Amino acid sequence: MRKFSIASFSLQTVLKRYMLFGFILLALFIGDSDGQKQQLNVFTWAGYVSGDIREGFEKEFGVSVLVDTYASNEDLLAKLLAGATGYDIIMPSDYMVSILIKQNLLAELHRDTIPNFQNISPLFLGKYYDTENRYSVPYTFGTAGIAYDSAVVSPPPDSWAVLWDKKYKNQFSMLDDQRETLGAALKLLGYSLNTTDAKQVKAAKEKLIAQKPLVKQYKSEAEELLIAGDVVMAHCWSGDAFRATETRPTIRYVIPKEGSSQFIDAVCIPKSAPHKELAEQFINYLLRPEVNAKITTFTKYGTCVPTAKEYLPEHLREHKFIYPTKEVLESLEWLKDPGDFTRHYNRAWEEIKAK
Ligand code: N2P
Repeated sequence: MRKFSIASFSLQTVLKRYMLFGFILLALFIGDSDGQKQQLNVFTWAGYVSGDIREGFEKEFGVSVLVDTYASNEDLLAKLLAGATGYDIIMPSDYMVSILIKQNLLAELHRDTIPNFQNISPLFLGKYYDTENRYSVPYTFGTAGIAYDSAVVSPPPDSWAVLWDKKYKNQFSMLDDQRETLGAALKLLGYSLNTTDAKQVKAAKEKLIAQKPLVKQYKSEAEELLIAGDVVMAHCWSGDAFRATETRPTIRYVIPKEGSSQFIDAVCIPKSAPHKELAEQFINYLLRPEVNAKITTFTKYGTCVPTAKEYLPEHLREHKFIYPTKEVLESLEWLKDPGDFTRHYNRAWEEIKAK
């Protein structure tokens, strides 16, 4: 009897130990090494990652997703160069992808973890900024132009010159983005967005300094200003203008006749990312047609996954905000990395902002 009870006691102890060991293993399996849920840190543009995309990934993968935003590619670059190491996912535009590759700041993507890569249209692959897509997959595409409230702004503008019209003093905003905003002035003057002629950059700078007393605000999140009615016109990106029309149906969007910029924003993983594999799983998730459709539904920028269109509401499939006419497309340029000449753009922008 006594013997038996000793035996059963030790059996209980052993079982308890096993259970404890099991719990520890489970905790390690579920969480990071510090016992926390894994957290995917996304650094992106405002209005780019919707709540339903975030929550869908959180639920399915048992992780949390944190989103932080930046206003320009140069802000993103500055953060990374300053040694920010917490980000797992970033969304630089085309030309910035090439700069980040050159700076050795991006991790190579493992295609094995991203089988949905095959869903991307070849139209958006193999571009100049990452010719084999070793570091990037496309997220969305769009243009820069002018959004205006047709109930107030008349006649409808067709030129960048309207942003120098004194009639609209304090009633419009410009992008807080050096390449885009200097780009608008360069285009108005008849130059390329990618000029490497210091005299042309200087002329664009002077144009923007002359414009400054008329500008209400430099802001990349122009949608907010348009919706609030803080401005009646904004230099902005197509999706932001499109989104503003949902609250203010009188908003229109025009790509000025002098031409403008077009972009592909990409998804990349910084070399310093703490959760690279999870980041690749996130990229793979974004490339599912039904998830990718949610990107367009939310951001109002174009999808790079043709099968996503089946999940899009009719009006978003071929909308003119997303798909400019052939003639307009021909007037657009891609921003490119001007190499060492970048310092001229940097200095011009600093001088404009300091005025
Ligand atoms: C979205 C901003 C679009 C990014 N609010 C332009 N590259």
